[in-house]
Amino acid sequence: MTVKDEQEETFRGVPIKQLFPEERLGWKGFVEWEGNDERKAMASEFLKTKQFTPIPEFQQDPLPKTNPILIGHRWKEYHEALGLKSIVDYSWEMVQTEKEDMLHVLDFPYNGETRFNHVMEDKLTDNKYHFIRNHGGVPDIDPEAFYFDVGGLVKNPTRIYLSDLKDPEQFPQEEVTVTIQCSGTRRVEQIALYPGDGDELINAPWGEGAIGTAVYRGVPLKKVLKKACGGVLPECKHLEFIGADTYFKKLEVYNYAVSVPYRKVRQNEEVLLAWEMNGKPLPKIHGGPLRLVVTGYIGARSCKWVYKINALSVPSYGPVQRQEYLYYSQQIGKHNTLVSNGFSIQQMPVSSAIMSPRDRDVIIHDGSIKLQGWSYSGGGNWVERVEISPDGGHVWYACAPEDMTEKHYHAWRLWKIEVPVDAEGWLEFVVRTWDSSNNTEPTFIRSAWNWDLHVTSSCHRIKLYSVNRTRPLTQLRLKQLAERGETFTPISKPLEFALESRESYDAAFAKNPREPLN
Ligand SMILES: Nc1nc2c(c(=O)[nH]1)N[C@H]1C(S)=C(S)[C@@H](COP(=O)(O)O)O[C@H]1N2
Ligand SMILES: [Mo]
Repeated sequence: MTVKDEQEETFRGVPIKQLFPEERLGWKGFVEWEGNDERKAMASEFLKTKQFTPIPEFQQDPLPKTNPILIGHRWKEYHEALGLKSIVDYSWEMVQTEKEDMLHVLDFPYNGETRFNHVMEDKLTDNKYHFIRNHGGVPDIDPEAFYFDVGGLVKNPTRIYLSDLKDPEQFPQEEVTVTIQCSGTRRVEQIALYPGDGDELINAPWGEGAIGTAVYRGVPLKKVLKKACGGVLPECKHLEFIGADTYFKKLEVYNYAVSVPYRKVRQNEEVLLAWEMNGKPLPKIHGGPLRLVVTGYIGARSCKWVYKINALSVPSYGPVQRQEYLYYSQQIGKHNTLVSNGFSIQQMPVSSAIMSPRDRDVIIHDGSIKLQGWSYSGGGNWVERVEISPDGGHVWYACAPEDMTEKHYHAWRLWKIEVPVDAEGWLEFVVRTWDSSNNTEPTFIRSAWNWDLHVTSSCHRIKLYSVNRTRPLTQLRLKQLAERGETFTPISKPLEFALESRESYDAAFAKNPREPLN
């Protein structure tokens, strides 16, 4: 599609901008779709008259080695078609100013993975390195003009301005240390073995860095419902959160919408309306001016730019809640993966990753190898034990408690360990975590593969090539290579010199002949 001047573009004689207006003052990049069924229908009809760039194959073919890795032309074009090109440009501008040093997994909607060294820097992830998962553009909302509406099955539907929410005289505040993990974390391992859903949604090809931890400050939603709305009606079972970003699915148009059960909200600090991240104003790219922070649940429920909250008797009918983030049984094929076959992923299970060394590294060591990584469990469980196996999962060494960051109800623990390693050559290292409910991780990817490519919680496995310097022959080789000015790696490079002389070869076989003597 070539994008014409937005001013000119019309549908049924009406300029696009008039049909799909950014109508609130100080709310750039926000079109209210939810509750505007006519507007939604019109947008969908209009989109169906257009042609869009096909989604590239990104599972069967190797990923490009570029940064950004994937572009998302199609999603840019959807926004541009509806007169929202400025939001596409603004999103990338935000990346340039707030998220420069990331693995840009997808240009638009922007998805950025934390680089592995930054994941391990500190228990709290620096805001500029915290991963980002977007399904649409980043709205540019002036905090002064910001408010949200609470409605549905509450006693008194209310509009609340950010300045009132932040007033401690009106609402009590909490600070909570929370790990947000995208349920797509480590998805690349599932894709590498068995590709899955890639029909419509760009499945951000996440590695181990779609997870981060911060201290969020805000007001418990429970308190807002009680103090500002007089409580919920008895029929209320779920709270729906609607974000100001525009979301597309199969050429239908929405605002991002998800929900959590009311019984979760009742846990006070477990569902927070937050405006502060690590002591700083919540960055716009992380949902500023205001987002939900839902502890122990998949990241998807922590709705950013929340402008509307509805008390409902059933879960939100938003496609993100009902049609995505599902867990299917393995042997239902693509052609039969009905949405009703999947169950909704809410609480995160226990999971972990080895962050260093990296898979396929060559490690020259003196009889032990140092490893580092993260372990996390959702649902209010905390990490109790982290174990490393140097032999594919038979022998396990536990991390010492002093080598793990402190326990939190709703956050990960970073860990390090030094594992004795005698063997040389390729070894498979595995991490396995146990949480406070004695949950642990499935053994292999295949033990828990899911068509939707969510929740890669199986034990993380990496291959390392061990070179043990405490062995005399190894020491000699390293010395010989150094004297010749040659490097040990790559291990596949042929050696320029013979390892054994004719004399030592003959001496060995004099002691242990090649063939029987009679
Ligand atoms: N409005 C809105 N909220 C959203 C999303 C989104 O696309 N739009 N993405 C969700 C997903 S899938 C995740 S994993 C988290 C990521 O939060 P972060 O970008 O602050 O790391 O935000 C969630 N909240
Ligand atoms: Mo996510």
